[in-house]
This record gives sequence, C-alpha cells and structure tokens, in this order.
Amino acid sequence: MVEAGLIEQITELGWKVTFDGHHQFDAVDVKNDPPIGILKNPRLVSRVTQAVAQAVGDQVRKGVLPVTLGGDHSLAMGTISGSLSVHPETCVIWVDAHADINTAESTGSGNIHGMPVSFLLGIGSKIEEFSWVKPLLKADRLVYIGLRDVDAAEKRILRENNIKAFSMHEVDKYGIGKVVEMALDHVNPNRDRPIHLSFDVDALDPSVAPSTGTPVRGGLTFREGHYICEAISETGLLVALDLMEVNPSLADDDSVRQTVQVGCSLVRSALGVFVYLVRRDNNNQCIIP
Ligand code: 4U7
Ligand code: MN
Ligand code: MN
Ligand code: MN
Repeated sequence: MVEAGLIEQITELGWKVTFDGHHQFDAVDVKNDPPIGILKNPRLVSRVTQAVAQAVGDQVRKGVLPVTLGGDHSLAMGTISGSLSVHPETCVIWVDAHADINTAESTGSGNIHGMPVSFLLGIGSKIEEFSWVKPLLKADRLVYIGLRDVDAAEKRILRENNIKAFSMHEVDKYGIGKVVEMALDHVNPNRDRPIHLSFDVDALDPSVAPSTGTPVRGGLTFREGHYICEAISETGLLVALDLMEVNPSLADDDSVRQTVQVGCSLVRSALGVFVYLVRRDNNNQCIIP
C-alpha cells in the first residue's frame, strides 16, 4: 500500500503525514519460539504487538491519528491497547468476516490472529507471555460488522458476553446505512467517544479483496466497505485506524494489485473529506463540527 502511493494519497487529502517506516522490530529477537499450548509464534507475536501498542499509544497521546497497515490481525491487540491506554473510553468497531475472539482454550487453529479480541477483553485463561495486554476493552464498547465465519465456541463467547454483532445477514436485512447507525448507537450513543476502527480486509467479498489469508464468500461489497469508512470519518471521532490482512504474497499479480488498491481506497475513505472539520479541545478530545 505504501509502494502503491498511499502516503501521497493521504497527503493529497490535506493531512500532514509522517511515515513511521516499515517496522522491522529490530529489538524483537526471538530465536526459539515453540508453541505455548497450541498458540503459534507466541513470543514473536507478543513482542511485536507490545512494540506496536507503544508506538500507537505514543501517537494517540500527541493527538496524531495512527494508521496501522498489517499484517495479521493479532496486531490489533497492540493498536487497540495503544488507543485505550490514552483514551479508556474508546469504542472499537471491528469490521471482519471473523470474530477473532477465540481464547487459548477455544482456538482450534492456534493462530493468534483469531484471538486478539479475547485478550483485549480479558476473557479466557491468562498466558504469562501476554500479561502486558491489559483488559481495558469493555464488552459494550465493541461492535462487529461483516461477520460470516464464526467458530461455535466464539458464538458462545459472543452470547455470554452480550457482544453486539452485525453479521452479513443483518447487512442484507437492514442495509449498510442502518447497520452502521445501529452499530454507532450501540457503542457510541451520544457520539462523544473516540472511535478505533479495526478493518480486516477479509470483511470484503473475496471478489473485491482476494489477496488475504482467510477469504470467506459472501462478504461486503466495495461500496459497503467504503460506506463504513466514510460514515465513521463523518463522525469526526476516529482516533486510530487499522487496515489489516492485506497479504501481497497471496494470489496472482492482478489480485494483489486489486487488493492493495482497495486497501488504499478504504484508508482514504476513513480519513475522508471531513479532515478540515475535525477539531480537538484542550484535552485532545474530538469536537463534533
Ligand atoms: B482473521 C479462525 F478457525 N476462527 O481462530 C481461527 F476459522 O484475523 C479464523 O479474522 C481466524 O483473519 C481468522 O483460526 C483471523 C478459524
Ligand atoms: Mn481479523
Ligand atoms: Mn478475518
Ligand atoms: Mn486472516
């Protein structure tokens, strides 16, 4: 996305952009990383996401809006921890085909990108390696849009914790405009809380965004995906954005180009035309225009 010109495109929208570089995480030196339980690469994931939490928190604290391009969605453990460390009242809009809420006990794959939400909520057994992740996210500050591949154990977790989710079924039933409005009404009824948007590109239909690790049929259209970003931009409350799971090493060149372009376009929509209208008060809170 950076090679495709995303920085220039955002600059063109009127933002002053600082590119933090492609994080290499030189400090992350994990030679031996055997599974913990069945969790894969736990030390590497923990250290990288912890570094991301620090980087994102530092920017949010300065009133800078961090855009994190991933990479697998375990990164959101870091980005959301960063946002919440500065603004504890932040609400999270998680756009994804998947709920990413498996615990260390419930995961069947051991893939940590299917688990970040449970870590942020503090549910499931505690893993020493991830003890830096503070359970700062409240279940009623989280809402999903786009779900269509949720594991049986995840469904139980969602139900038990009363977590609001708008699956593709609701998108079909109510239309995306109503769904976004209902989602915002749930997590942000007075439109006064900061918003962290975590967008997994696999929320989009694979015909729109093919280059991703876990594509699932029946996803959001190009416009539905963009509408979500535009509507959140319009609130003026966005404090951090993740655009995750774009994987240029998967699929053919045309698919990669298409997915990268869609990724850039979603970021532009989230950073929208409303940039000139966003104001912040002395406490660095967004003021709705
Ligand atoms: B992604 C899965 F089992 N639920 O836990 C798992 F279906 O960040 C998929 O949304 C997780 O892409 C997908 O491995 C994680 C699986
Ligand atoms: Mn995801
Ligand atoms: Mn996903
Ligand atoms: Mn994935």
